[in-house]
Amino acid sequence: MKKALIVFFYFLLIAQPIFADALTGGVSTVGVGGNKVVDAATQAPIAGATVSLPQKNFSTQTDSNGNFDLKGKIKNDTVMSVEKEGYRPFSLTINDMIAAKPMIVGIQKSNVADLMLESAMIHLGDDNFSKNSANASDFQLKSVGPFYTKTFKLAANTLTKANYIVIGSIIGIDTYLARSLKQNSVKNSYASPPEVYFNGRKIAEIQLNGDNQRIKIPNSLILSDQLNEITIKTGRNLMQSAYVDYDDIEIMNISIQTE
Ligand SMILES: [Ca+2]
Repeated sequence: MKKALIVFFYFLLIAQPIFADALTGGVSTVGVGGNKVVDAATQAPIAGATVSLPQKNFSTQTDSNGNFDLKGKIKNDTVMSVEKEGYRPFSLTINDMIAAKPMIVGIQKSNVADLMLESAMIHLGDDNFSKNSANASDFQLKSVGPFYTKTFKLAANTLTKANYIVIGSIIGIDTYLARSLKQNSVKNSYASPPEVYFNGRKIAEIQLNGDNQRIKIPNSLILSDQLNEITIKTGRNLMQSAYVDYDDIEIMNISIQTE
């Protein structure tokens, strides 16, 4: 009996890729999705990548053909994250319209100089927000406060290169510009933009929600071989003067990339 089972599973393992290929050519995949994770450079499918929707507490893995299924868990904008050892963490803001079509997600091999500061999703603000705020319906995490800060070392040779803070995804920003572009449905208020500080100096304001936002770090501010500090402060509701109302936002995948 045991032997028969082992043989049976062995057969399944061998047969599975062929079986899946046959299915993708057939009618069975219509409406099922056909989402795939591939290597951005070679287009080769990536098996065993973790695909998650952190705001939905959903996580799955790609199969041997790189395929994955989100099981129809999408309505409004939400962040989809893809992680695989040896690759840069990747995140993308998707919604039901995007998820309704097959998604091919290309991920990039990580560079030895990449420095991952934060791969989890973090919530900045005060947990007081309107349901009309950008993507507020998906907020589940408790706020860590109005700002995020982290210290890290950068190698001496970073000064000869271009260095960027890369923020994988941001949702929830309620600036005037975000409202104008209909990223939220707030009618009567808007917030100042989140601000990014490097070693105490403001280097950027983030006006819009979106993915893969790259902020150049002026090399003159970098302390090589010493501790450097990055701080991201969320904005404030500019129409609320009775008390301070921080803009509630969620950020995922903060890294330093050197090129
Ligand atoms: Ca708030």
